Amino acid sequence: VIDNRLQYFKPHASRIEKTFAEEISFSLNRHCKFISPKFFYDKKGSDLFEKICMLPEYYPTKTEITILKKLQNELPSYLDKNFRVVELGSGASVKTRIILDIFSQIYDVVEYFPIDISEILAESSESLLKDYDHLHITGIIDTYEGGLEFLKNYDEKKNLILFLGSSFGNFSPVDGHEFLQKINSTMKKGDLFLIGLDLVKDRQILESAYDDSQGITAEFNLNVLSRINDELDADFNLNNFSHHSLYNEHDQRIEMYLKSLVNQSVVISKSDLLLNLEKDELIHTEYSHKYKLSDIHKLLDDVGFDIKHTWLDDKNYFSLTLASK
Ligand code: AVJ
Repeated sequence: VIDNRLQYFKPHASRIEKTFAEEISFSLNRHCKFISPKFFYDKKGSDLFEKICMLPEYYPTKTEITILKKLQNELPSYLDKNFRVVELGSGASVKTRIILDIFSQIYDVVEYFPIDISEILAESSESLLKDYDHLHITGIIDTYEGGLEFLKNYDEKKNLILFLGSSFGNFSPVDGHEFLQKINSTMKKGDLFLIGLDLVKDRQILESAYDDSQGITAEFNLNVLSRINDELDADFNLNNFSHHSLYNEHDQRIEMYLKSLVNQSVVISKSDLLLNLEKDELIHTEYSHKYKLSDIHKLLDDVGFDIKHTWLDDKNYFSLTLASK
């Protein structure tokens, strides 16, 4: 029953990605050492992120869910007969389900195209199909760019493209602009884009969201070193590092680092790298940008989006913006 409602594509339309080993070799072999946040999400890292989403200090997920629930009454007025849901980053999460619930009330058959490189795509797709009888899923196993390329000129059906959770906040402003352009150029007339972005707020609230009292965020950050140990034959000693995060007000972003607690050398065999770290030296692992409403309007305006509406929660912590081409 489920098989004929599920298909996968592995287009790899994006230019061939560098391997994990190559990317790490490059990004740790620079003056400002860096590990891309996309490497957080192995199985363990994805599980830890799920735990973060439930932490009392981590407001984004909970807040976005309350806003999405408000959309239940309002989103249908923007949709006509012929929409599917496309999601950048796969969710079997509450969030995707809220949108699928809205679609289930409008359409007899609901089409969902999750785009994700991670193995979680299959897991979450199967769990969704069990709960939604009229759901058809086309899982696109690729990078966001590859997935968008696949979607371009795919068919006449209109797409509601979801980019939730302030995942966009990981991009630098320049890369973010380019990515929005990519989304915009993928869209045809009538397509819609719904983006969830975290808002600038009190430093204390931001900083405790990224340095929780149970230490789950620290574990999440440090886990990327275990992953490098396992997958690239490296010998990071996790006890020699600590989680370090701060809010950079000028650049409106949380910055996460792994701090070396001692002078040390680490071998990363598969990257052909001997990494020397001084005591207190930082490895940068993540930016999480925060936005003002005016920033969001400018971001979307600059690439030619037409903003339909922005929804906020009562505390103005988080935003959802709907835009068309
Ligand atoms: C998944 C990128 C949206 O930036 O809030 C959570 C990742 N990092 N805690 C975020 C994250 C540390 C999260 N995003």
